[in-house]
Parts: sequence; structure tokens; C-alpha cells
Amino acid sequence: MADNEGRRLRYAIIGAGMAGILAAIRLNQRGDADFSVFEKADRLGGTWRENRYPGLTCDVPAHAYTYSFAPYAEWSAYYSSGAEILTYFEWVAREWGVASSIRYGHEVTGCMWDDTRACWTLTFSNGGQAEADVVVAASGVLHHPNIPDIEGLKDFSGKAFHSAQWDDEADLDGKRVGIIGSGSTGIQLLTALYERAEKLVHFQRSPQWIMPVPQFEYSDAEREAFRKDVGLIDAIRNDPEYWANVMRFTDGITDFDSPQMLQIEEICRQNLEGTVKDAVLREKLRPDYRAACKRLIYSWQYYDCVQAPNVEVETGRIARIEAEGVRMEDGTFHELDVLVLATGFLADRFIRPAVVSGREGRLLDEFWAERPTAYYAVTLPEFPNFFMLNGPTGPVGNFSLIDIAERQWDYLDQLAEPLRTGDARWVEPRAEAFADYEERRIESAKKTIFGSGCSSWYLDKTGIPATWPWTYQAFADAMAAPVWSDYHLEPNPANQET
Ligand code: NA7
Repeated sequence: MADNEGRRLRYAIIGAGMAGILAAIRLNQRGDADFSVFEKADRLGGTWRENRYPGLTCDVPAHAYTYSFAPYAEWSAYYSSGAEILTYFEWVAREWGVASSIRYGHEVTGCMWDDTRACWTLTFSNGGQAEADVVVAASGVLHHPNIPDIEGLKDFSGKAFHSAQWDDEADLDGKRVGIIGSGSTGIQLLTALYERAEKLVHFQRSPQWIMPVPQFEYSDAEREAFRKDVGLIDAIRNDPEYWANVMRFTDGITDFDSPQMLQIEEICRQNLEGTVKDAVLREKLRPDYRAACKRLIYSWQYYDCVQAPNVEVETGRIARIEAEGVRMEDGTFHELDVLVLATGFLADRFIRPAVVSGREGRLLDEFWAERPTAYYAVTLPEFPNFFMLNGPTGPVGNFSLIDIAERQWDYLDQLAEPLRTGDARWVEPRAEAFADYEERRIESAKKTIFGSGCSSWYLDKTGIPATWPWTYQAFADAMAAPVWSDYHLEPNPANQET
């Protein structure tokens, strides 16, 4: 007879960022598992802990960037600051009772699967070890700063630091500040620093298309109303206009000649031409690639700020950095006191450099030799009971990654059911199913707007967009229920009918 009393699974969640906290809460709510969240730092929050630069704002509206089960009345504005988001995650972890499950100072250095015992052993940089039946890798995407290899960087006599390693001691007020990089970070930094700096030089290798969005503050009275009536928050979360924008964007991503994408491009073009008055500056800021090919920047103020008289947009190539500033290839020299490197992240790291070794010693590093990928962004063949949240090839468009992680959780929680019942010792996608997924994904990815001819952190080293290549609805459908025939369930002899 099968023993269907069920197993109490042991979960190791890696990372106490948005997705790791979600996993902990869901397991806590289930109440039938043991779990720990292993966090390398001494504070939760992931990217919202690491990034503290002035102007940091999420590009998803605040009430949409919350867990579905944890609406928040306290947001101060339509788009919230990074500091507020960090406060939100700390509040959620406390209120939903998982803060005490986080084990700080536990940087995972290795995860090793043992076939015989059907479990994972995790090792930590502090010398400790832990065992788990299931690993949930929620270690984030953009957490390894890309420090540019520019000659002379070390010779700069002022402070020079990466945007994600913000130097609180750096004096910016009344100083000559340089910002290298014009992704979301560089754009947000410019808008926050130009009024404080005596002079701001923005080193722009590539201009960006800018989607104009509204920004407004919520009043005390509105927050009080949100506290009393969660329906008001739901109404914002379910705002048809917001969702129409999401759908327009997802349709545009997957079909870049669609009317939706042409409309997005037209809005961005009009924003540039209607806002930037000086013709020379306007042309410096006009990209030569399609809107949304790089991650589309949402801003309500960038074009106003960049036109300030103390801002200079430098589009030449940097030759080297010298003690007193930045030398351009044409000989121009920008004297600077502070240099901020808003040069992005190594986006292909995920859980690495932790060494993950699956069945028969298969190394994740080898599996990802060509590119990081995962079956429907969540599971990997030969890595049993190993699930990724916000892993490679998941949606990273301008959607709420919280919503994405919640859907991924619902999917992996279903995959864990045969483990819970004891019917299976492990679950992993079949190699053929994974190969088929990859082939379809790559073919579709090439046709998305992200593959339409620009450089960006969305592209893998072969130039293929590493993003979800289908619609948002297709993602929701895929996550609603696993295709069980695509999975191998290792039978549990102890649980077979006799
Ligand atoms: P991004 O979007 O990767 O932007 C990095 C920027 O830095 C981009 O403008 C790059 O120019 C520029 N860059 C990188 N290396 C250099 C060198 N060596 N010289 C000059 N310029 C350089 O990173 P962000 O931090 O802004 O945003 C990352 C994500 O975080 C964002 O999409 C949101 O999801 C949140 P390039 O475009 O390659 O010419």
C-alpha cells in the first residue's frame, strides 16, 4: 500500500530578497514544511538593500509592486523610492512571521545533490552546512556590479564608486559630479543629483528612449483612506489603464511591428521632440535603435533635468580617467570631484559563484556554459528538486517581478506535491522537454523587440535575448499548471503499491 501520510520537506531558500521572502511566507502558510532562508548579508531586501543611490525609484507603480496578499497603505507616491520599498519588505517579513527564519551571514558557496539520499547539502562561507530536500534559489539577477575596464580608474583622486556600492561619505553638494552610464540608474541619478551638484557631466555611451509617466504623491488623507478601505488599493492595483499599458507593452515586445509597439515608439519620440528644446541636445539624446529594445526607461522628469544649464551630456568616447577627471578620445577633459559608475551589472550570474552540483556531479556552471537558462525559467534537468525564482529566461519586462515570482511559486509548489506525498523522491524536467523549450524560446526571443538591434543586459553572450519571449498571458498560463509529461518523477520504492 502507498503511504500517503506525507513527508515534511526541508526547504533551503537562498536569498532574503523579494522572492525569498515570498517563498518563506508561502511555506509558513502551508505549515507542513521546515524551511530556512539563507542570506549572505545582515539585512533582508535584496536589490533594495544593495541599491541606495539618490533618486532610486521602482519603475512599477507602488501599489502594483506589492505582494498580492500584502497591500500597503503607506506608499508616499505613485512610484515609490527604494528606501520605502525596503521598509515595505521589512514590514512584510515581520507581519507575516518569517523574519526569524532568515539566517543572516550565510553566503551559500555550494549546493551538492546526493542521489542516494535524495537531498541537497549546502555549504556557507562561514564554514557551516545545511541539508535540504528542496532548494529554492531566490538569489536575484542584478547583484554583481559591472565595474568598467576604463584605463586609469584607480588613479582618480576623488571618490569613484559604483551606483550599487553607494559611498555615503561622498560629498556631492556643490561639487563637479560625473555619471558614467545612462541606464535606469544613470538617468535616475542625474535627476536626483543635478540640483545638488555645481556641475554634472553625464557620460552617455548610448542614449535612451524615455516613456513619460505620471508621478504624484499620496496625501495623508489618501493614506488614511487606504488604511480603512483596502478596496481603494485594489482599485489602483486593478486599474484598467495600468493593465492596458502592461498588455500593450507585452504585445509590443513579442511583435515589434505591432500597432502597440509603434504607439509606444511614437509616445517616446513625441516626448523627446516635444520636451527637449535645444536641437543639438535633442539629437544627442535620440537613440538609433527601436524604443524598448533596451529596457524602456520610465521617467516624468529626465528631459527637464537634463536641460538644466549645469548639466552636460558627453557623447564622446572616454579615453582614460586621470587624477583630476575624465579625458575623452578627442582630447576634451572634464574636471571632476566625484565619479559615479552607473554601469550596470553582470546579468548572467544568478546563484553563481556558488558551485551547484546536481545528479552525477553535473555542474551548473557547465550546464550554463553557453548561457544561463532554465525550463520555463524555474527548473533544470539533472538538478532535482531545485527551483529558481526570477531565474534565467523569466519575464523581466517592465512588469512587477513580485507578480512573476508569485506565479512561479504557485508552479513550483505544484511540482513539490509528489515529494510531499512521498510518491516521488525527486522531480526534474526531462532533457527532451528542456531542449524543446530552449529551441522554441530562442527562436521566439530573436523576434522580440529586445533582439531588434541594440546592446543591453537582456542579451546573453551570443546576442540572444535572455528574457521571456512570449506574452504575459502565456507566462501566466504556463505557470498555472505544470505539464507533467515534461517532468521526470523519480519513483519512491518505499511508496509503491504492493
Ligand atoms: P544598465 O541598464 O545595464 O545600464 C548600464 C549603462 O552603463 C549603459 O548606459 C551602458 O552603456 C553604460 N556602460 C557600461 N559600461 C560602460 C563603459 N565601459 N563605458 C561607458 N558606459 C558604459 O544598468 P542600470 O544599473 O542602469 O540598470 C539595470 C537595471 O536595474 C534596470 O534595467 C532596471 O531593471 C533596474 P550602453 O547602453 O551599453 O552603451
